[in-house]
Amino acid sequence: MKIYDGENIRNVALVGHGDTGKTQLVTALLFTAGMVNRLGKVDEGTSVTDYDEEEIQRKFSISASLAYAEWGKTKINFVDTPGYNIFMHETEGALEAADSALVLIHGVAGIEVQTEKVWGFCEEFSLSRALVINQLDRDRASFERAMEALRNAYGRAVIPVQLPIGEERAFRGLVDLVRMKAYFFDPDGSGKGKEAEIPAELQDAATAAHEALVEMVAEGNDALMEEFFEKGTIPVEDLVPGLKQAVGERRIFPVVVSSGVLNIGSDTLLNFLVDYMPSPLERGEAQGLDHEGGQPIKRKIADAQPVAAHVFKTVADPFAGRVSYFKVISGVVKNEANLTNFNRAASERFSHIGVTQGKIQTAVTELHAGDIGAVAKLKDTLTGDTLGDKSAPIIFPKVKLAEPAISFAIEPKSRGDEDKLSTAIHRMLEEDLLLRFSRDPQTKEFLLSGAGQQHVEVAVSKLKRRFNIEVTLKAPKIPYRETIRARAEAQGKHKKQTGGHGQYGDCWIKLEPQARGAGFEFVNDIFGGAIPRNFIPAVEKGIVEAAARGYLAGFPVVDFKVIVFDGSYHDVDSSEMAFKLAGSKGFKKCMEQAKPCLLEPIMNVEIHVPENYSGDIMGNLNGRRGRIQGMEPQGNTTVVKAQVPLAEMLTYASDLTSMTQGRGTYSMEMSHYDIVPQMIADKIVAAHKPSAVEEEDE
Ligand SMILES: Nc1nc2c(ncn2[C@@H]2O[C@H](COP(=O)(O)OP(=O)(O)OP(=O)(O)O)[C@@H](O)[C@H]2O)c(=O)[nH]1
Ligand SMILES: [Mg+2]
Repeated sequence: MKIYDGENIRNVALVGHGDTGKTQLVTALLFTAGMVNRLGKVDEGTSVTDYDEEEIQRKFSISASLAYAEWGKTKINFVDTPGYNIFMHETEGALEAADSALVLIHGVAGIEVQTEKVWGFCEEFSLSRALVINQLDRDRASFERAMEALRNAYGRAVIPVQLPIGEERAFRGLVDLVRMKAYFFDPDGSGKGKEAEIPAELQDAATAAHEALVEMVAEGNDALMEEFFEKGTIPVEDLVPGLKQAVGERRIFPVVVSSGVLNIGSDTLLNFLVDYMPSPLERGEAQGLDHEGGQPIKRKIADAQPVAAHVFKTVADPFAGRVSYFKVISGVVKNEANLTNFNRAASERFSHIGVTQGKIQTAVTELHAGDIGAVAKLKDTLTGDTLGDKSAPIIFPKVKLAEPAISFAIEPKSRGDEDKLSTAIHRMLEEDLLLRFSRDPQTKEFLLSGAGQQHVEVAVSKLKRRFNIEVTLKAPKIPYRETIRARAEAQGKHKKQTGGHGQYGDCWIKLEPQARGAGFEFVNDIFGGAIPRNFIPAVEKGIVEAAARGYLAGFPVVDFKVIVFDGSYHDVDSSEMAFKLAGSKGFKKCMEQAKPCLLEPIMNVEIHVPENYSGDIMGNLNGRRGRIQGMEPQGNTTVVKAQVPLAEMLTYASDLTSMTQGRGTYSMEMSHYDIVPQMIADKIVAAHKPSAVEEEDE
């Protein structure tokens, strides 16, 4: 494997709504570049990047995967990402590795829910991007319609650099609007275009589109603007660097066309990525923090800098162990290097570094600044960590993920598997940061939480396939929480002074509600040593533990502030344990007066249905305590947006199917927590009363 310098590397993520054809397109590009010897198909389970059993079976991507094409002097690293809403956290995390993105648009469907989501991610990571109008070979695909939707959504900066030749089944090739050449692709799927003159019937459209492109490129560049006014055009040798600069500055979002199944537009797309997408070095510097005070520091992306590598993904392989994927931000990572993990102050040996082509790893001797690699068997390193030269510490920020939206109780099928289950799940949590594993304090059941039902189901299926553990998934649980609505003040006193060594702890505390999402705050307001300093943390611990166990129905109490303001102690009988118990008692007494209530997760729901169903859908949402936020037509479909409590959405998938004869789709994600209406809360509290729990346990 050749060693590549940063200037000859492109790190390109493919992002887009589910089923737009990202995985198929990556496979087509790899085949065209000669990296694999046949044109694999997602539908036949032979794509390069959907190699996991779960992905092959379900025919969609579940996690981000890596691949690379050696194209001329350049290595293009591809990050194929999932487009399905419940796996979007994978996509967001993996964009850390990319310097640019191809945003795929379905030639028939146009802009979809997750298109907007991934566009937001690209903004968040400041990625240059091109739009790919894909699947143009399909019946009812339309370049013009997709273009119009893109213009409406993202403005004039979206501008074609290619035009399709032929429509639907007759889609044959494209016009390159920069060089004004046509390329025809044989139906053999080689992906190699044959250069030709622009067909006569496309001449006018191509000329107009070329002029529009030239003007747009000139607009943000004074020198080119002058040239344009002088000559009325910009010659291709100036247009190419001009366009590259505009793409780099995210002033232009160029549009290209393709079909991943017929492999049309592949070699032109590979050339396009090399010519116009920024190399990692062109991104200049990376913003990090020093590892102590959290002071911002910058690191130039260059070989002649101390080594820094950022881990953006971890895979738990039952055979190879933990595999960490990293991007080299600066310096050169050599095989067998010893690097320091700055997040954990641990030393790690990078034995057998390699690059990844789907499931296949190839060893390399070194990786330069800007490149992406993988290494197995790091001891302490997890996703988000930064490693590097001991003498030059830096920490790059971790991506902040959403909270899981739904929990399921799981139970191993064979009783002896409980320990095995917990070990295996902990390895899976390293790989999937949105998955959570906990134990219900009341029912003692194991809880597995994730972004949605299918997310948890995939995890359960992985447990079986990879770790040979079978579990049963019980009915979903809503992750309710508790909070308070009023201030309260109480004494918590723990005193046992009969015979032998006594116990004495006494505190006065106040509880105050905090804003939703603000969490827990502890304030020590003791003056004059009413409680000795060293016992204060014990009071806090007692309160935190009692809050975790819940007050009304066993759900964690959140968003409140505690102020300890008085108390008393005993020279001999006071201990940490006694003050912990005092804290816990004080908390419970306060809760009696603090107007406790239940909180429930509220979801942002987006539903796409044929327009004649929209009335039924809205009525149905009202019945689910939904709040309609908007309704807009998109072609023949209506998009309904609403906020609905998760508790009302558990059966929505099948209800929507029967309401719309299977023609409606929806997606949802966590929005916020809100107070449960009293009548409903009463029922939940009754169902979770300790006596009810005991019955369940039997
Ligand atoms: N006709 C046609 N079908 C395509 C094309 N590209 C992909 N498909 C089909 O569309 C479906 C989805 O393709 P994928 O490549 O898995 O789509 P994806 O964007 O990776 O989907 P997610 O991984 O779920 O985000 C498969 O059935 C493909 O065969 C294309 O260019 N033309
Ligand atoms: Mg995919």
